[in-house]
Amino acid sequence: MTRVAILGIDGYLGWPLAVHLSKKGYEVSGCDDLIRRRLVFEVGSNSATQIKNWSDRYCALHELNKGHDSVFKKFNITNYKELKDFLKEAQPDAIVHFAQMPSAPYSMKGVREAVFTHINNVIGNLNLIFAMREVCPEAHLVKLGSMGEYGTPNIDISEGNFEVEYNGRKDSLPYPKQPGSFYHCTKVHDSVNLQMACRFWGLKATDIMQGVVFGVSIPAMEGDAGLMTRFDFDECFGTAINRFCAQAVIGEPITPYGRGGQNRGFLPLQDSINCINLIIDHPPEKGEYRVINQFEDVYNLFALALMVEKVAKGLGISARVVPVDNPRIEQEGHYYNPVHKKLLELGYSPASNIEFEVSKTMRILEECKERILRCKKAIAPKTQW
Ligand code: USQ
Repeated sequence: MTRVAILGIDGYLGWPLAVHLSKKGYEVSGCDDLIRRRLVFEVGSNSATQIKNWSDRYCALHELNKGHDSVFKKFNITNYKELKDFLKEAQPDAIVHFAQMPSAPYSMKGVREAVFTHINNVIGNLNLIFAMREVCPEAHLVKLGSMGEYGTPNIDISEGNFEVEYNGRKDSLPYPKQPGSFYHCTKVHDSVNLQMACRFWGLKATDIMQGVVFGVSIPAMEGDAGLMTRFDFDECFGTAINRFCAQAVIGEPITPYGRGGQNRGFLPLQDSINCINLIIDHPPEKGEYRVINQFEDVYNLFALALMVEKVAKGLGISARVVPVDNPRIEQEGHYYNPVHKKLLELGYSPASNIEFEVSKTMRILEECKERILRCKKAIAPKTQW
């Protein structure tokens, strides 16, 4: 059975992926240094869902991986020696790399946060590339990039290289990037470093350009509260639909930023996990750097806010949409047409429709209302670009 090492196994995506793969019989190992927990506290918030502490999660994963030689360690991958030792022990066939600071607003707070984001993300990824070369050059690196690397150009966004023709000569170049935050810049740097490592050293990698993920529950976690993943709603670590759901549940206005004409790719948590599973099962060739645009569909922010309002009303929650000044520098009405064919070719079919997923999320959040109310002050946007 495939051995998978998940770097960043304690996070919003890392944990459900670990539970999902373990239950399917993959041999799962993982590491984390719990920065997500610390940084969410730093911005005055906490997960809406009550999640287990690291040692309880560690025991749960050991239990799910009974009979396997799984390794779970607490360290930051910017420590090269610890990372190398971990990979030597875990001997992965696939490495899923989530161990990064994931918030665009956090990275824009100031020089301290921007520098931390760069050191944590870029050095961590570089360490990983070198450690793989030394320890497990045949492993498949599944790296979490972001659709936000591309920005919102006024042309179609390709999936992989950009085919250009000039003076009768064809060329195939990396797609031009225009990231929208210092966090997204780190993802662009990672992509450049990774592509070079594949070209020079024969590593194989999939760089996932993922859209905004929403939702809180996947089938592998259902029926066991101890397996729940975290759910953030604060201005930094909460993302659009999740924030809208949390706002609706506690009776706060749903806040599209500015005109709300921003278009982004979105996908439910369940689909994100299924897609990563598909990608693990279909590795690229040795030396190949493969780019996959991972989202279910493109949605408009204002339309999404209205959809959450409608679903909330259907559940008897009196929600309302109130646009607020946009704290970010971004286009609020623009062309957006990213290609996303590769996952469909690998067999991806969306698990459920967006309204169903939003309704399910709000029903779970109703149980966590008190915890959201306790951190209500962390919801309003304060970080300016
Ligand atoms: N937005 C609102 N209201 C809110 C929160 C966000 O209108 O209350 C808008 C933002 O202005 C932006 C869009 O929603 O136009 C998306 O913002 P977001 O905070 O949901 O997501 P973003 O900062 O773009 O980053 C998130 C994840 C990141 C991932 C990225 C995918 O934090 O890890 O890479 O989504 S993407 O956006 O496709 O780059």
